[in-house]
Amino acid sequence: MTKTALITGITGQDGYYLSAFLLEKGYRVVGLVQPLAHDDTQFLAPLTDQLDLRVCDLCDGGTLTRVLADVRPDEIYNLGAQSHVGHSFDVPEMTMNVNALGTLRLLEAIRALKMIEHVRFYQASTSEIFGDTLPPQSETSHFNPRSPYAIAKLSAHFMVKNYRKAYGLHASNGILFNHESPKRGEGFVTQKVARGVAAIDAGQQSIISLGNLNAERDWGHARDYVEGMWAMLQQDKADDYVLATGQSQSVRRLCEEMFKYIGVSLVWQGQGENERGIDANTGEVRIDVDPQFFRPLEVENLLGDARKARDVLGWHPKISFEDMVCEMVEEAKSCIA
Ligand code: NAP
Ligand code: F7E
Repeated sequence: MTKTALITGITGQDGYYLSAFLLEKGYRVVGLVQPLAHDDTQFLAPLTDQLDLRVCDLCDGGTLTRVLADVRPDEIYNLGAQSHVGHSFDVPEMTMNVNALGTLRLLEAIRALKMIEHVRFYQASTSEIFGDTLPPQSETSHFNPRSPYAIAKLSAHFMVKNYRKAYGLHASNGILFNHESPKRGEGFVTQKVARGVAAIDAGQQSIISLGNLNAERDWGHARDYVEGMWAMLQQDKADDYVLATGQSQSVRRLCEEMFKYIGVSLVWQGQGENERGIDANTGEVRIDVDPQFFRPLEVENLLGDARKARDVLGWHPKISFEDMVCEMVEEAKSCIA
């Protein structure tokens, strides 16, 4: 029997990899795209023939309900969000509306349509909910969100738990640590550095300006993480799981790795806003610090403990940080060529 999956946020990075994964498994995949965002579907170009795309905003509960009633999915993956942490300080109300209330609208639509017993629900929760809780962070760590993004996601996280406990909905939170790929949005630091490195290599740019170089993140590859999302919905019992690599790197180290792929070895000089990453061979400044990229509050160190996902789901990441970095820089270079 063909299963139907409904994906919100299908035009995003994870939407792309999850669609490809589910199509490969023989699913019928229905995706929601925002009403004014049709250009974004170009991103899905290699898959669009096989996808059923519906126009719907997570802020529009009526349309969500109608789409759900029509599609009657077996599995729902709620990936749609305003996902940029820094931007959430500029648009906190919109972030709450999409990330927190958008999730609630979906859950209420499921309840109103009496689909509780027939559907399984995945919620894109996030390591950002840990905030400044000391690493390693696991499912039992303290939540201490430090941005409107994280607060909205934590609200959605608890709402999902509540629908699971109150109504018996098969609903799981995937507490995912950072995962990247060539499909990553350009506002995120990995893609910004990958594209900057490719532009420097092509002689089109000379310097990359960044914010906090000390921040440490547990960076994996999105292709691995969407497998974990699916695995959560195949369990008899719904639960919450951390997905992470168990290794963290600083933004500074990310820059060093990415520059290595164009044969540049970086040395660091100065401190704070005056820090510079310099090409050890030529003396040219390749990285500087611009305070406009600092956040009003920062999450300094995220490092996940994914033992529960390994033991229960049999999930473990296969793509290394170095291979992910290589793929991103190679793809950025090929887009320029
Ligand atoms: P992304 O690339 O930013 O994709 C977000 C998606 O949400 C896009 O398709 C976007 O549509 C859609 N969206 C935004 N506002 C919407 C609205 N009002 N109504 C309907 N759709 C809307 O994010 P991602 O990296 O794929 O991440 C997927 C999910 O996982 C997000 O919820 C994110 O917060 C969460 N997450 C990501 C990571 C990570 O490291 N990538 C880690 C933990 C959790 P447009 O394309 O039209 O803007
Ligand atoms: O920042 C620092 C920045 O924007 C990573 C989202 O998918 O993962 C992502 O959130 C770090 C931060 O990702 C720049 O301050 C320095 O410490 O790539 P990012 P994020 O904030 O970790 C989590 C798990 C999610 O859930 C989110 O949806 O890098 N940083 N300089 C910079 N960051 C950016 N964006 N730009 C800079 O110039």
